[in-house]
Amino acid sequence: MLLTERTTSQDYIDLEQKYGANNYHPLDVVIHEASGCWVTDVDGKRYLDCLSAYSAVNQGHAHPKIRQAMIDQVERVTLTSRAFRNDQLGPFYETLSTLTGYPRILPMNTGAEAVETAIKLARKWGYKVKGVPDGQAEIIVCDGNFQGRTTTIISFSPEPQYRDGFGPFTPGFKLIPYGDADALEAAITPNTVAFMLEPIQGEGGVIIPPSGFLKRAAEICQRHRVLLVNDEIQTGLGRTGKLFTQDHEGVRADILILGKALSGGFYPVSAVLSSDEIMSVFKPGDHGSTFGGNPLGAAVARTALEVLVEERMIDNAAAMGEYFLEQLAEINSPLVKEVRGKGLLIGVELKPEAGGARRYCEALREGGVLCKETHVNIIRFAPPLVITRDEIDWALQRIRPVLRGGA
Ligand code: IF1
Repeated sequence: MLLTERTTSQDYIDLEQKYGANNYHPLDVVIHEASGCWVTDVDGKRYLDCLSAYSAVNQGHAHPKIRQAMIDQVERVTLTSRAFRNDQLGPFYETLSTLTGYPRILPMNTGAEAVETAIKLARKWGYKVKGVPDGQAEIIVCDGNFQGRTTTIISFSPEPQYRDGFGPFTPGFKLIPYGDADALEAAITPNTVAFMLEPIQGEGGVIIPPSGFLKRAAEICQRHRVLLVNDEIQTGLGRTGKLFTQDHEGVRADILILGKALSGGFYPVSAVLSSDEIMSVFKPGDHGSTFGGNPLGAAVARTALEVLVEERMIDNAAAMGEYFLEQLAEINSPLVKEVRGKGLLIGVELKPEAGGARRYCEALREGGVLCKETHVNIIRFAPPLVITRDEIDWALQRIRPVLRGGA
């Protein structure tokens, strides 16, 4: 098809339908360009983005400094492989380690790859350091988890659709109820090498564990010499109003997993952060990937971290999140069961009689607000961390009538 300025949204949708695998059910908004919190579709209509590509564009779309860093690096070299070294990886490591206080970093690309890396790291530490018999390592995970789509990761998913047709599954995982510290302690055996969780469950429906759970889990893990593995791919890098969600309870996981906004949405960059002792179980050749640690991703990610801090996006997420949450709660709609969240990770749970969140997301799209439903009845609001109070008010003017029954 010849793509011209007369090409309509439907033309693009038809192309996707004609050639694409049917593995998503997206809203029919065809985005042409984006900046900050705003995206523009092929028909020139503007929308306020309240999903942030699932928290991958915390810094706002097309952040000019990250874009410039990408352009500058593209002019030099984009990929060397780890068979050689490059002049961007070390500076990226230094920026990430200095910011987070974690001394050792293993760079990967997607979040799922980083989760897989963390699983391999915890298992190998279990065998080589803790002395768990080979092949017997157990990792405790939580009901309601979503940590990626690889065969091993869906092996511990509680979601039938994420598992259906994809067996056989990887053994060695135990599910406990999310937020239940007693269940965690009861599930630990001498072969337990790690407890892995999301500090707030994003896809699970913005599920916040009881206050103090993470701190208690850390204490239990320490007492039983079990590694605490914290997946902050969605909740990290300012999303909940602190650098990491674990910071709200003063917890430092033994292994921290990052992704998404680590690159500001410009390029897949993920990373596993840990201590010298734990990371030292990996020897040259044990693990890696073609693009992991590439100079383009490293240059982009270093700048994405710099602007997050320099432009005080984390404090803004705390302040704007408090305001957004309070205003949403005040809507007081008969359709709403609960409004919950931390920082700018907010979930509005509708009552079953509301008929599901999708239709409200469709109505919000009509009004110019882009958000996504999760687990049937929950609307997730997660705008970029650069959002202003005026932009939140603009969104609220459109959200109020919809939540009051306008879908
Ligand atoms: C999809 C969900 C969000 C994640 C956490 C690891 C990963 C993710 C906490 C894997 C990825 C993405 C995947 C994307 C939609 C989105 C999502 F709805 F699927 F669950 F954000 F909530 N840990 N989440 O949230 O990272 O490999 O994707 O880079 O698969 O549809 P990834």
